[in-house]
Amino acid sequence: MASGTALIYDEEMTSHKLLWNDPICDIEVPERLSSSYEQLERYHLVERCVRVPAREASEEEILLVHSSEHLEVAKSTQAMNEEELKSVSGNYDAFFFHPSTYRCAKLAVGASLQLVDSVMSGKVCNGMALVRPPGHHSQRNAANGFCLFNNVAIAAKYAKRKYGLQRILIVDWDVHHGQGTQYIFEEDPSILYFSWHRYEHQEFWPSLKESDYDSIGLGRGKGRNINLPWNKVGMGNSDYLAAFFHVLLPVAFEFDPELVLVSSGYDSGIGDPEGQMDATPDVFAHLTHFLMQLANGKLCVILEGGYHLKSLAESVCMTVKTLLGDPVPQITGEMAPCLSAIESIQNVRAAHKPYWKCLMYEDASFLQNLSTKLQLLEKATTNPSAEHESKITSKDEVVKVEKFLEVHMKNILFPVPPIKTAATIESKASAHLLPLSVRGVKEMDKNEVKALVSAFYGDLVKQDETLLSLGSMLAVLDKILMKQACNGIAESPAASVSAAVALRHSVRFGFQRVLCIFVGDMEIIPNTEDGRILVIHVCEKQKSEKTNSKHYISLNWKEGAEGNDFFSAVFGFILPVAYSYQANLTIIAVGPNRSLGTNGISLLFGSLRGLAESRILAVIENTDINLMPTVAKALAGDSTPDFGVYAPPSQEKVHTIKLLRDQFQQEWKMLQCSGKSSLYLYYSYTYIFEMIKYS
Ligand code: X5A
Ligand code: ZN
Repeated sequence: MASGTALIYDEEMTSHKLLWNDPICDIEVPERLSSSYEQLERYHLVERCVRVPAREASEEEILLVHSSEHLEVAKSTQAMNEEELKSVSGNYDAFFFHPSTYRCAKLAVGASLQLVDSVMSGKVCNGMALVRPPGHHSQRNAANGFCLFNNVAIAAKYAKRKYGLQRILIVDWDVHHGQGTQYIFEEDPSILYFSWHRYEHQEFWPSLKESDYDSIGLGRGKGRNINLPWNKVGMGNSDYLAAFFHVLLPVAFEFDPELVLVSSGYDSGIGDPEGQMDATPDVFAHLTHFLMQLANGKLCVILEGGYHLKSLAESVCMTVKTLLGDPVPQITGEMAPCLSAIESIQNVRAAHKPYWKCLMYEDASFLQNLSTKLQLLEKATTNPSAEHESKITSKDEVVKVEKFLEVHMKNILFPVPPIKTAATIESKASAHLLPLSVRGVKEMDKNEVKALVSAFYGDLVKQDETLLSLGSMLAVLDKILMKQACNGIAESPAASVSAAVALRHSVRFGFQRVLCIFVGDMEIIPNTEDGRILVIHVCEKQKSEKTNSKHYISLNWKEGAEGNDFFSAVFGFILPVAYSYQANLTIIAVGPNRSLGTNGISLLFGSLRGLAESRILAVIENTDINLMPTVAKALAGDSTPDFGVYAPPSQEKVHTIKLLRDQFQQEWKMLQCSGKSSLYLYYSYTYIFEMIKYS
């Protein structure tokens, strides 16, 4: 199994620069590359990566996407003087040539191909290429938006050709629409292209009709082009995460790509003068982490835009740190997508409904109409630029964000615990099954355990065996609480007793919010009334009398026979709830009669590593000891995950998720992805209000 992260950077790509005055192009500076690289060095991330050299792409490789005319024009600029360069540049929308541009662009493509080769050959598991000029606006026959050759598109065609791939996912999280990439793959069903972008109802560059949510691909490529337009600036962490949960991830898992490429622009991050969005660098750790769950971890991240140097550099670092398998920082702040984001998400979901099982079977058409109508009304009655007046172009604003980031990064970055996974493995039968990342810890003294549990679950733990296992579990949990271990595994003769004790212990330790996902039969249901514990109980059929409440939710799910369909519940429900709750610790317990297979369980562990600074305690019923290596591997996170074959969810499953979402979206706001209640209320008020105003 592949491991390791490739990093590709060649200083030569800083030689491409603007030689004359041009207020549109002057943000695409060489320092974008060098300062990002220097920050990677400062965080000691460079030394942890596998260095891969860039190379020049061949003409043949460039011609995989571009016309020979385009190639010849690019080639001819090498020998031009400034005046000539300026004149050719003028033929394109937002592009500048320098005598070294052709050479740099060949290196940018070549670096991307080197990255694909490193990942596809198994030399590394994933990686990032820092390149200039960027690529996603570039088209078959034209440079555009700072891009000469479409690095990512060429990488995708190259991967298809050289490795015979049939399904590649391109995620474009740059704040601009990669219209170049869309045009290139519009009719190609083997490439799923996802792009979110600042749009503002077509006001924002490149102001194209075809950047809207209803451009879904053409011919055989229908359903394989996903545009998520942002109609307001100021989109933040929750909006991006909601877009992943409710649009990209379910569709991507259903697509089941063999390779994932990221058009990785960081102009969607806070402080960027182009994007004017609010997402902090840590959100890119989460986005990266989610994409690492696809394609057995084969992930190539290729730089596109990003024009606030500090924001760009920090976001690049968060991405590389996550690729390396480090724990993911906790997202701070209120977790709720804004109305405009929900509206966009709802529109894309509706547009793609015919093409994806995970989106089918949902009915929101009457709201759809209402929403569209009111959107027009809103457009007509409000000044769209009113809220976005304060352009972050002034030096003051740039400095303000720099200062914010200085403090913010200190707050969110934490030392990686010395132990990755803790377990008490001495004398345990399962010891030889566990991977090397697992470190044994000494169990807690029996009397100490007795004292600890006597106050509450005392009567339940009379048996010596239970007491012993609790001793082990608490020792592991303490390692996590003391930040000596990132996560841990404990086996138990009674998983629900262990989970209940672990929950109590963590709350007593001072944790404000502990999330427990319990899979299988659960004998004891902990008291969740004070909100410090949230239980999601995954079982085939609800056996207990307990009814659902904000902090106790029964998710009735039996994994399909055809393969792993649990992803639709993970993204459609569990993660949105978990992110809304903002747990500081996650306990995942597997009791008897689990209704999920090993693949579903690995996915659960893999995905929940994104929360609570990746602090997870796993409690496994000791009759299920064969699960231990799987769980340990998923917790390690730096090895290639394998979640088996994905099966799209059945109609019944989609319905289960929808019902739960409708039931809980007021409490857990990250569940919101359609008008149902929130938009409806909002619009009825707005509508009535506007009607009064105009009558
Ligand atoms: C790669 C990228 C932006 C071009 C903006 C032109 N291009 N106004 O971010
Ligand atoms: Zn961009």
